[in-house]
Amino acid sequence: MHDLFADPAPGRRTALGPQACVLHGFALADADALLAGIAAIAAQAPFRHLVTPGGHVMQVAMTNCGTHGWCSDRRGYRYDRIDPQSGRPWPPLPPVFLQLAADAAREAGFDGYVPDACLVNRYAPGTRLSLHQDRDEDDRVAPIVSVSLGLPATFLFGGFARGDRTVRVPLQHGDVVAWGGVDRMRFHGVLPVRPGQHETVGAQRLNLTFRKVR
Ligand code: MD6
Ligand code: FE
Repeated sequence: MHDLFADPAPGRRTALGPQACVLHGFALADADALLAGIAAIAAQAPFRHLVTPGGHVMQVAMTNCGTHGWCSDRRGYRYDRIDPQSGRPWPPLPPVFLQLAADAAREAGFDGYVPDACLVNRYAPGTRLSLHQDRDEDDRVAPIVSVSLGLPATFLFGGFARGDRTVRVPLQHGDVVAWGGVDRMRFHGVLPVRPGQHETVGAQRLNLTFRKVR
């Protein structure tokens, strides 16, 4: 693994592949609106720790908005239109979420992006996300658009096999990563979040990952 340069200025872009990049600070202007949206979503569909098919409790706490929500339990991973905890549909994607995702996707080279799912992840200090591919979506070309809020984290971006070398990508509050097209199926993960306090978000990292599922 090697480090990409430490702290690029907002407005900069770091290429991670032919169709993958970091848009530094792209979500900064919308951060407060996004945080308000997350609070409203969590009031209807609270964060929860899902169980993997293997029986492990996930460290990352999750909820969803959009027509499809990502779920995991002993039966497997899937998307469901209904929140299994409440029995009701997931909250809709707030307009500011849709606009930001479409704007970031366009900036990354993907025009006309209309996600139908947004997984909302909460990382407490010490929480990590092991290397994985996002492979539960029907659309394997449309980008994943990932928005970082709160505590910084190190994103790992790898190849098409789990054992391929990874690059370490430092992510700050307001950074957006987009990967689609030929880079859509790359392995990725998050190193353990270091303890700290973010001035508006507190002692946590929040992440939005937008997807086109159907
Ligand atoms: C991130 N998250 O937190 C990237 N994927 O920066 C993911 O890639 C991700 O948080 C699938 C499920 C949850 C996630
Ligand atoms: Fe992922």
